[in-house]
Parts: sequence; C-alpha cells; structure tokens
Amino acid sequence: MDTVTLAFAGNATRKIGKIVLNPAVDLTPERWAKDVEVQVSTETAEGPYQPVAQLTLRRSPEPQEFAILPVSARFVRLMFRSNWGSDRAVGLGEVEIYEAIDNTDAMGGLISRLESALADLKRYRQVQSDGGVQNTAGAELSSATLQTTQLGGAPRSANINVAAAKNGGKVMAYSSIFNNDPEFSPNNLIDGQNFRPADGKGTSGWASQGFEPGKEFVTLGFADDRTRLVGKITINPVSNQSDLRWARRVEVQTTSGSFKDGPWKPVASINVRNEPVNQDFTIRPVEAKYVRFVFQANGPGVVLPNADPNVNSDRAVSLGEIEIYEAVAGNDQLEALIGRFNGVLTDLKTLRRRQMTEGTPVPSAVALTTPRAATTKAAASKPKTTPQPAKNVEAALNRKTKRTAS
Ligand SMILES: [Ca+2]
Repeated sequence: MDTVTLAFAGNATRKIGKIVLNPAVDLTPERWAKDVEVQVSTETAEGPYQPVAQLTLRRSPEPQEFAILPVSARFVRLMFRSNWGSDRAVGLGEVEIYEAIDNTDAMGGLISRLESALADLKRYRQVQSDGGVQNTAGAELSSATLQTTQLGGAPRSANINVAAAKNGGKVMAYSSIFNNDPEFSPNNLIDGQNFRPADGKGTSGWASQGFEPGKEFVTLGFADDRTRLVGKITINPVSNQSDLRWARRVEVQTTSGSFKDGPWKPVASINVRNEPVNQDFTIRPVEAKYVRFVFQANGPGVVLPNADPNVNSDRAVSLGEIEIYEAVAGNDQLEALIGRFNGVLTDLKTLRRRQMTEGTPVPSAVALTTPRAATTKAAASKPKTTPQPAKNVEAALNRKTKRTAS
C-alpha cells in the first residue's frame, strides 16, 4: 500500500488537530486518492505508527478539511487505501496539517467546539446537495451516506403531506372514472378522507373504468407546480368498491418535465396490503414535479385458474388516498447541531460575564475569527508577538516520501 510520511521542522512533536487534503493532481480523477488512513508516530519515521483517522475524500478538486481528535505526532504517515477506480496510480495534490487549538483555555475550547459544529453543518449541507441517500440496508455507502451515518441518522421525511388538496396538491391527469360517476373522482385521492365500510361515511375513493395492468393511472402535482424531493408515499387502498378491486401493486414514476408526456422515470414498485389502513413506503429521495401512479395489480391476490394473477377484478382498480412526503435529513440531526451552538453561546455569555467582572477586555464576536486567520500560512509566518492558538505546520520542511510494497 502506498504511503507518504511527513515530519515537522526540527523533527518536533506537535499536537495536530486538523488535516486538509486536496486530491487534485494532474492525473485522471480515477487516480485521485479516496480513502486515506492517517497514522502518527511519536518515535521514528519507521514507526511504530498508530492510526488516528480514516478520511474519505470527495472526488472534488478542492481543499477538504478534516478535524481530528488532537493527537501528538512527530511523524504523520498517510496510507492510501483507495482511489476512484484506477489500478495505475494513486495521486494527491496537497497536504496541510494544522496544530490543534489549545483546548485548555476557555476561549480555545469554545472555538474548537464551534469549529467542530461548523464542520458537521458543512457535511450536512453536502448531504443535502448530493440529493439524498438510500435507506436500504446493505446498499453500498456513498461518501454522502457515510456522512449522514456519522451524523447519526437515516433519511427522514417531513411531516407535511404535499399531495393533499388542502396543501395545494392536485390531480393533473387520470386514465378513467368508474361509470363516469363523480362519486369516484380521482380528487377523492387527495381529500384527506377515507371510506369507512363500517358506517358508510367518508368519500368513496377513486375507481377506474375497467382494469388492465399498466393501463390505469393517476398523476399528481404540487402547489404552484413546484418540484419536491419525494421521500415517502402513503397509500390507503380502502374504497367504496369490492376489495377485489383495491390497488395491490403500484408503480411510482416521476418527472421534472410535463405531466402529460413526462419523460417518466420509474422510482418504486409498491406492494399494498389488502387492508383498509394507511401504508407507508419510504423511497430513495427523488426530485419530482409530477408523480404518476400506474396500477399493475388489484385485489388481495386471489389466484384463479387461467386468469392473470395481477387481475382479481377487471371492472376497476380503486383506492382511497395517496399522501406524499418530502425527504429531509433527520430533524434530530439539526436539533443536535442547534443544541451544540446553543451550548457554545451559553458558555460564551458566561465567559464574557466573567471577563467583565475581572475587568479584562471583552472579546467581540469578530475575535472568534482571529484564530482562524492565524491558521493561514501568512499569519503563521509572521513574527510571533502573542501566543498563536494555531499555526500551519504544513510539512514544508523535512518532507519525506516513502513507498512500501502493497
Ligand atoms: Ca380520500
């Protein structure tokens, strides 16, 4: 496995807290480093080494920042575990290593907590902009998925039913209506009511005129024809029709184009139980301007000789309600981040109060950014008049490259 070993000026031991890697190198991106293990040794360049972080780089030509738990290091060895698919080489553009901010003083501790919370917020934003992740166990983890996992949650859905008529949802198109009877209008699919067989109350649901798999459909849209990130669909098959006609298998398709012509992209095939209850289906989050439901089977799945097993009734396919929810990253993740920022804020106020009573200067909000500036190369090279909380110890000196057999 390929490695690179770095050391600092005078072979000094430093407490390191942040590593910035830029994978961009003048090779095809397949050769750019992806998974990198960071190891440290406080003894010799030959080790012994102790792994301190496993970093996964994005395939993106920019500096990528990784806060690590502060650790003492005389030598830092990067072990390149994978690239983006080439067996020819692994490449890396730039390495920066920064000292850990001294956590022993109160302000330094707060700064490091803020930095860590901000790093999580950035990962959160990355997950959002990557367009969501799959909730399937055993699926290969993309780096975005990994980041979500690290933030402690699977994809969630928002709690507003964006298909509901009361929220601006609308029926854009449908294949047919049973006997052309308004009692079975597709608008009943988004009216927030279901037929109650016990007392005959509630609306009757939608029913088609005849049923042949793949022919009957309903297309829904959202308020102002907005595009939504669909993450969950809820279906209740109950209707004022024989349960032989209730929808059993539904293909969900989406488009960002036209509700008439698509193009349609299949996103899920949903199997609905023949029970008059709401049934939730979490899907891989997908952008959709319109969602088309194409009905592929009805009834409870009665198998009749010489009959299409998907068709328990050829008179109609029917159902009571369709709900659509947007995917969002877990609210608890946001809550946790808000909690951390609140914690830092409380401590900042305490610190300020204490400093006011002690008569020392009150740090302004701007002061928080000063140590950050000090982490730039320019600041680090200035003569030190005051102790610098952090400085670049990028291995400009004593850089050593080493290749070991893989
Ligand atoms: Ca309904």
